[in-house]
This record gives sequence, structure tokens and C-alpha cells, in this order.
Amino acid sequence: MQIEQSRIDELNAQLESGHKRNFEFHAASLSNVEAVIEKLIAFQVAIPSWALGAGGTRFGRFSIGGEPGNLEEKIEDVGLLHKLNQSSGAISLHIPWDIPSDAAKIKALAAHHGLVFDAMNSNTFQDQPGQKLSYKYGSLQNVDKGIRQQAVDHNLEVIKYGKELGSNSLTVWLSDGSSFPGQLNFRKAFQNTLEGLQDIYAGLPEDWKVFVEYKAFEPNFYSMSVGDWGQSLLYASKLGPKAYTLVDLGHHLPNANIEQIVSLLLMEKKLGGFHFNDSKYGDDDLTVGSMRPYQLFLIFRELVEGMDARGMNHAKDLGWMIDASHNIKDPLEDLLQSVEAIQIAYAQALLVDDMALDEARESNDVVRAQEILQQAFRTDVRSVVAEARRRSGAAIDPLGAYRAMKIRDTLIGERGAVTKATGL
Ligand code: RM4
Ligand code: MN
Ligand code: MN
Repeated sequence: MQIEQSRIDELNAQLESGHKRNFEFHAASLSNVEAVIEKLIAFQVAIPSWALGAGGTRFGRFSIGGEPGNLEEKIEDVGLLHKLNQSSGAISLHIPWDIPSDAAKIKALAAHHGLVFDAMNSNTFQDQPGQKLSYKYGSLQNVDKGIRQQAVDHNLEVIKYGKELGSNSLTVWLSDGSSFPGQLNFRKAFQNTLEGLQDIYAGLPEDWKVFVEYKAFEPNFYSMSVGDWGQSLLYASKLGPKAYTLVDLGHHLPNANIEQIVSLLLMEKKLGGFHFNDSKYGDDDLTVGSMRPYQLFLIFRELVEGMDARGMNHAKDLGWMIDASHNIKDPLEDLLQSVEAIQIAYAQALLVDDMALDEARESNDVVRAQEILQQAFRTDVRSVVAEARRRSGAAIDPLGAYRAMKIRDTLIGERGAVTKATGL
């Protein structure tokens, strides 16, 4: 299905006067509202191809209905999101879940929906039907050279697909590690992993980046071979200038200070990409901002400040992606909520009075420093985000529009009630 612009305009017309009143009221107390809107319009968040169907746990999976059955339909779904919010203009593919068999056709279809291809993702955490060697005991870390080579070759193949689609980055997330003490020699596992990453790095095109994603635990429960930002940074530093650390919000031990991590990674010029989600316990992959919106704001604040300190372009110089799973919500509704939560935190981060904060810090005025941050966090920027959408031709209220247009019902009508998208 495709959304006609006239339908969006029609729904916007119904909201127009209320929105205008709301926006003008809030904008009046903001000194930099036009600059914030401009930045919001430029900011795009990639949607992962594996998040468009129902996720699941090891206890089960419940179909959402109308799930995309192939890559074309996944692109169509991201196209719907982008049409509604004009902020989801990129898709990130996971191989082999979404192999583009006819790359030119897929690229043209994406372009038709205004989408580009974000980072490519490799998968050496599952065995595929017909695969020669098993990843049961790890991929790049494996004691078996043949298995390590198979994992390297897979990553090189992913780069090849990415080149055909116009992507320019590869995200490597390894589930490698050990579940029991004694299972692994940590140093050997590190060395094997490093050598494999070096072979992959050697196959990167000139203008590509590789992101080394870390995760504290799961599926391995004793050690992970890329378990935290320190290990990721170690690999990325040894690999070279095209290698970066990728931060996934759900991949930390409880209560980790993620804002400090991103600040230092930016300082070291080693933060490359970002996966948004939210969690209460671990890698819950819940809707962005649904659990800890203040933490999200604090992270954004460090991102904005750190990027500004280095003259980076907020929209282009880091890879922004949602990495979530949808067990009970409609994935498209959830993704609309997530993008909105990201925009809200970003806008609030742009409101922080940097000079005043600096002064407060220099005079050890802890109370004032907290007040300054919370002043920005407690500002209601929802109408500012909606105004950015309105100006870019998107729906003032994307979620409301999604429901008014009965998009899920239409997709179920087109694709069926019991469908299963590839992915987690
Ligand atoms: C992992 C990690 C990766 C994602 C897979 C599907 O936990 O977050 O980024 O590719 O899940
Ligand atoms: Mn991730
Ligand atoms: Mn994850």
C-alpha cells in the first residue's frame, strides 16, 4: 500500500488550528526554535529490516498480521513510516534475512519511497540451512580456522551486497563468547576475533566504515568476546581509522552510565553508530523512551555537545538506527513512537543552555547545573517536533494518521492475517 499526500494533507487540515496555537505558545519561550526545527528536519533515523514483523521470546511468537513477507514489502513498510513522519528515510538490512537478489530493482524501489540504505548487518550468530560449519561455539573467535574463515567470507559477502545498494557501512555484532568458566582462553578468543575483523577490514571499500557493536551478555552468559565499550574500542583502535564503536542502548550492564561512554568515545573520534531502544532489565529491545526518557535525554545531550565540540554534522556523521523488537505492539506503531521519542530527546538536548551550564560547572554550582539540564528536559517540545513534521510534508500526528488510515487492516487485507517476517 502507498499513502497519498492528499490524505496526509486532509488529516493535517483537521489539526492545523489546534497545532498552530499549541506551537506558537511553546515556541514563544524558546530562543532557538527555528534552529531546532531545521535540525529536526535534517535528522533521519534508520529502520532495521528485522523490526517490521513480530519479534518473540524463546517462549513464543505471536503474529501481528500483515507482516512483510519479503524485502520488497519491508521497504514498503519503511516507506509508509517515512511518508508519515519524513524522518525514517533509511533502512538497515540484515543478511541473510534480507538478501537483495536483484540489487538494482531493490535500490530503485527504495528510492521510490525516498529511502537510502543504512549500515549493512552480518549474521554469524545463527546457522543457516545448508551452512557448512556451525557457529555453535562462536564465529570469529572460534578455535577452528575454517569456521573463522566462513564468518569472514560471510561479512565480505555482506559488504558486496551493501556496495550494490549504495550503503557505506557494515555493523558487526558477534554473539561470540562463553557460557561457562574455563570454556575459553580469553586472549586467544580476542586474538582470533581481531584477526577475523582485520580480514573484514581489509575488504572494506575506501569510503566505508565498520562498526564493532558490543553487548554485555546473551546469548553467552559468562563472557562475551566483544562485551563492552572497552573491548570494542580496543578492536576499533587496532583495526584503524575506518573502524568505530557502535553503542546499542540495551547492551550494557544495569545502570551503566551510557552518557559518559558516548562522551568519551566521541572525544576519541571512535563513536560510529548508535542503536536506539529502551529496557528495564537487559537487551529488552523496547520502544525508545518508554522506560527511561531522562537517560535518553542525557545521552542526547552528550551526543550533541560532543558532536558540536568536533564540528560534526548531527544528521550525517553518525549512523542512527532503531534496534528494537515487537512482541505485542504493532511494529509500525511502535517505530513511529520510537522515532518521536528520539526527536523529542534530541530537541530537548538542543535546548540546553551550554554557556550557563559551563559557568555553573566552573563555579562548582551543582544545584544550578542540575536545574539547567532539567529545565531543558522538562520543556514540552512535542509541538516543535510536530511543526518540523508539518513543514516537511509529514503528518502532524503520525500515529493518529496511521490509525485513521487503518494501515494495519489494509496490510492484513493485502498480505494475510497469519504472516511471518524474517528477522528475530
Ligand atoms: C543483537 C544486536 C544487533 C542486531 C541483532 C539482531 O542483539 O543488537 O545489533 O543486529 O540483535
Ligand atoms: Mn543492536
Ligand atoms: Mn541487541
